[in-house]
Amino acid sequence: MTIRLYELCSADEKTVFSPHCWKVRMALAHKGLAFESVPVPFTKVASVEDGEGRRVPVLRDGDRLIEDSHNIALYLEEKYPHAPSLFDGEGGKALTRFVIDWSQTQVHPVINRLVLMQIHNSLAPEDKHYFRRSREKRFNMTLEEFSASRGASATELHNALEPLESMLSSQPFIGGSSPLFADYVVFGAIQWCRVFKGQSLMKKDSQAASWFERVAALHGGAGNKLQFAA
Ligand SMILES: N[C@@H](CCC(=O)N[C@@H](CS)C(=O)NCC(=O)O)C(=O)O
Repeated sequence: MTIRLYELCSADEKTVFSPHCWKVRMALAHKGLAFESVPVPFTKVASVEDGEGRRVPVLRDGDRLIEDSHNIALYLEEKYPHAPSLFDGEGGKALTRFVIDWSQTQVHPVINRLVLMQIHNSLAPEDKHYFRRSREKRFNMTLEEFSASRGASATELHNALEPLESMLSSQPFIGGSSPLFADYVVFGAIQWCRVFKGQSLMKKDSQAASWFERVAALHGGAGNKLQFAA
């Protein structure tokens, strides 16, 4: 039975942009697993597969339904042990948790401010309304105020990625000599930015820029099969 990946989309459903969904796209490609993408707009996310309060990515694999990108990667590792590993053992699983938290707390907030208005503008009318209402409640200010609040810039992104830049001078991937799920965690965040900005915004000629291109080109260029937001 075909694996189905429910992922967040813009008004044009070919534009899939969620960082968490991109992590799973790359993890599936790493495992060599074909999947059917099911694009879901914001207002339909909560009720995916007749659920309540869901968030995407959601993966359907036979009788299993898994939510959360990290849980999905752990599931794929267990279910498909003979395909290339996403974690390289228990130590890798533990270190991945750190990479997820680092990416989420240091990289995501910068990108969020960089792309917030473009996300909004790319959505269908009912999703725009939902996005504005839910985010303004969360940030306790308007979308416009939030994106201007600390003027996110490419420089701020380069600063946030400094640990990655430094590490890549001694190894080609976060996973070491070959990529692991941790690479896709950070790749997903930058891809989110790329979908909206038309480019990764990585510093020209940096280690991080080369790494991003290397990861995008893996598995038959899985990371380059994207549609930019209009
Ligand atoms: N920790 C979760 C985060 C999932 C998440 O935040 N998904 C967002 C899309 S990027 C979502 O479903 N949002 C629905 C909403 O805001 O209503 C993961 O890694 O999968």
